Amino acid sequence: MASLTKNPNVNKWVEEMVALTKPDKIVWIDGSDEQLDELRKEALSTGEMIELNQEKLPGCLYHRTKVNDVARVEDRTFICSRSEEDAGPTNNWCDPKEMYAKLTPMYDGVMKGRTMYVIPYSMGPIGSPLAKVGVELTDSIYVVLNMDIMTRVGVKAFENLGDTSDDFVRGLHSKADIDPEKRYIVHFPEDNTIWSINSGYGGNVLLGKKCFALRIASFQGKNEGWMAEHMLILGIQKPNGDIKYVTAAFPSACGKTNLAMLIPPESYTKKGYKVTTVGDDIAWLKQGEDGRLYAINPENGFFGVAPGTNVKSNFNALESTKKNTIFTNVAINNDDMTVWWEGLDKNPPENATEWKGAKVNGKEYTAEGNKLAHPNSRFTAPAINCPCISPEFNNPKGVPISAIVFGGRRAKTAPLVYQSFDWQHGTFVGSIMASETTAAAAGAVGVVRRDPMAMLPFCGYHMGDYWAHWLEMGKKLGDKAPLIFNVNWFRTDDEGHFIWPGFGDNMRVLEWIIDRCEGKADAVETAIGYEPKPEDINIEGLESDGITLDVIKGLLDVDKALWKTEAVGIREFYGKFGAKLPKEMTEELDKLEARLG
Ligand code: GTP
Ligand code: SPV
Ligand code: MN
Repeated sequence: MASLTKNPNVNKWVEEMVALTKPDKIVWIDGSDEQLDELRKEALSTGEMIELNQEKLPGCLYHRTKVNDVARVEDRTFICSRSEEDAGPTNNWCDPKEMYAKLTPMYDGVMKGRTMYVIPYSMGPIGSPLAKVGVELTDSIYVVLNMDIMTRVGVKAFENLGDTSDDFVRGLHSKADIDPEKRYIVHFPEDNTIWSINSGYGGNVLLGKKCFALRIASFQGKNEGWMAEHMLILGIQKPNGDIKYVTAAFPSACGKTNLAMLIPPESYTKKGYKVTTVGDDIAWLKQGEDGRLYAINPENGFFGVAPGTNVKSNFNALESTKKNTIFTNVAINNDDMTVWWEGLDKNPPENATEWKGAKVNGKEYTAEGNKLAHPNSRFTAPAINCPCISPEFNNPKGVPISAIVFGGRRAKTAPLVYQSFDWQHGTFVGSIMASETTAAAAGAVGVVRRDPMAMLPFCGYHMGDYWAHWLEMGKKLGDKAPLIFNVNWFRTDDEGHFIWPGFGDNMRVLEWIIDRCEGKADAVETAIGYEPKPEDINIEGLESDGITLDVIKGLLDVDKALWKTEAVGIREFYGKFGAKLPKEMTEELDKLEARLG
């Protein structure tokens, strides 16, 4: 099939990769409905995709990955910068020459008997000065159909690139044999190149997402003076119509999609508060002409965690999945070919197929403590499906950011909310983030690990340089910089139950945050930052959840002994970064320890 672009850089690279992988056929994805429909039909005929109930879930398809291939694999993810020092101590590194030499034989002839799909895509709205182009080569229709939802796919992406530019990210993906021993997710930042092999799972294979929009883009952002962050973007419309935009960085499966689509409590909606969603996972941020920081969402859909999503916890996410959505590794209700997952409702289907493909009685199966859906099962839903999608979603300029929020899962230590003293201290607050691990990555779940800015698995260069870049951005933004906060929805009581109701009620914390941005709310100074006075968190209507002023006092408590231990852990962590650790970070740590006494 003929190329869709005159761009010689694209065509030369595609020819080289064709010569390497030797597909039987090459299909350029033009983005037309006709072509995508054909691919859906083909995937249904081979069993790669399963058709769901087209009356209840129009346009929705189901896919099951291999049992060994259900999450990102951080231990097999590499940043292959020329110098090891540039990857830094938080990334796996290998010399690019060595890595190319190791992977080239694995790709040699890997697409024999298969079709290569050439997917041109734009990260960011077509025509946005912040958008960037990628081309992904893949032998998976599942990848094509997901990329079509998650990014802006087709000829229009080439319009953005033009006929001569070399500024596009080259992504090569093959399922190969889905062999976990030979699985590699590899980034060559200096070559604008990503090679992924032996996986068919989301974050490992939808190369526009974590691989490009975070790992490669963070490196580009450092060189070009902007930022790529693991952040949701939301708009809070106030009763007077004014909208404030907030970004928030939480580690994987720690509540970004939920916060981005939050429905405020009734007392707020009655007053006229409304939340709109610009993005749920990734933000690209750049200083605008007026000096403020602007954010776009480079994605075009949501690759969201299914378990726990229900009418009450995230109505808007659930609504987003009602049409043209791909479900991966959830359970199927065979009676009517609909989907189910833990936390959807209390009614698991009797006639179910669990995520691995076995037919089971879902009621008995779950009663025995088994899970019908994989904990990291996902939906891929178009952003336009979201009832609260922001009218600014496609704005090429992005939206101006008033506050940046960090947060993680901490059973103790971190309070419900606090504000940093300034940008430099805020960079410190982001750098010391820690969170309990989740099912979004392969490995142990529930272990506390440091995850600076929620970027530990996603920063494409030395984390010390990344912090220096944050400090640099703060200097450029000056007094127009967003204020920086930290939140924790996950403090637990002695029985291990979450104390804070979370979800829609997080609006109560957002209210204090935006009031701080407008200089309208008070704060008290603590050893770790500014905190609200307990009575400044609105708890009207939360009595039935057992939330009293005393509970809020407890949630805001800064336990100095715990924080002193924390500071020791931070110093040890900082030790890893050697000479690349900006002196400002140690300065902030010293100041924290001094304040703790
Ligand atoms: P990724 O897509 O992996 O980056 O995840 P995410 O950060 O978007 O997380 P998501 O919003 O999908 O939430 C993950 C899990 O956290 C779900 O099981 C939610 O039910 C749970 N969760 C989200 N927000 C809250 C909250 O405010 N309180 C509590 N207790 N749980 C929450
Ligand atoms: C995450 O793990 O942060 C995700 C899912 O958003 S994945 O696309 O697999 O990275
Ligand atoms: Mn994520």
